[in-house]
Amino acid sequence: MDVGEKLAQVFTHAKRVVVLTGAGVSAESGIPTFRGQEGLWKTYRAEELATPEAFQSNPTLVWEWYDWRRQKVHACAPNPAHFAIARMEAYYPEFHLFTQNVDGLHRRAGSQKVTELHGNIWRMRCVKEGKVVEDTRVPLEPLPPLCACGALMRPHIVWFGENLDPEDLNLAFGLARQCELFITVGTSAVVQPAASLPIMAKQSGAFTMEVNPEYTPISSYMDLTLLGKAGEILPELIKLFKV
Ligand code: BV8
Repeated sequence: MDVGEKLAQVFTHAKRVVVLTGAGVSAESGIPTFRGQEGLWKTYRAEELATPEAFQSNPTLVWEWYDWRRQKVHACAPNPAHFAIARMEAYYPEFHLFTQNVDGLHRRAGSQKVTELHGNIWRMRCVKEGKVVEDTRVPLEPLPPLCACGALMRPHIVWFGENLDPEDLNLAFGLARQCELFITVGTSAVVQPAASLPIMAKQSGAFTMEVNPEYTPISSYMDLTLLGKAGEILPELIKLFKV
């Protein structure tokens, strides 16, 4: 069976499917990726901003970056890639989506079985009490936002050097090891531990495919890399295989 036949067979008959997304799935919604040409890391020293140390030393600057991103996300809408993934959730008996994105666009497109591995830009938490609140105000004023207790609020986001939620990780590792089809969409696959999930799935026998306009460090491990935009390829796949 060649890889095209294998793809058709697994895409049509798989029961347990996992999708992992990164910033590329939101690119066609107009949200800049992190490491692309016009990427977020270019405009800002983001490697220094998305850290607890940066927040400690200059909470206002970090909040200005997040408020700018919240305003950008607020003006954007899910694209056909998000809707195609929501369609897959309805089709496959056991489906789960893990996203590294914090923009919330998957839920706005209708995805419900979604785990936001790196948090959510619309949530914030008190640095003292740990209480998490949803706050969708744009723009956020005044910056930095304070808790009623008077302490600083921080974005409810996993920064570099911070651990992901162990429950999220256990679920991700477990489903990556059990799935029959693992689809990685729009990630440069450089950030750990998310980037290990596709490899884990491959080592556990899943059919692994990647959708990205460029090759990435995991491409050589994948059964199939479809070079192109998620908003074009995913709708084509669900149409082709009648998902
Ligand atoms: C952890 C939240 C345990 C912020 C993010 C040294 C010290 C400390 C840690 C480390 C270290 N060395 C390594 C580490 C581990 C570190 C890590 O992986 N670093 C990397 C950079 C080497 N990881 C961590 O720190 C994690 N925690 O390991 O805890 C620990 C604890 C202490 C010490 C050590 C270990 C926490 C990681 C989470 C960090 N938070 N974001 C925010 O978003 O504001 S990461 C950030 O990168 C985003 O979440 C983003 O999602 C993620 C990955 O980026 P991508 O989504 O892939 O985006 P990118 O722009 O890179 O790529 C876009 C892709 O899309 C491209 O491939 C492009 O070709 C493609 N594309 C473009 N257009 C399209 C498209 N694809 C499809 N269609 C299109 N149209």
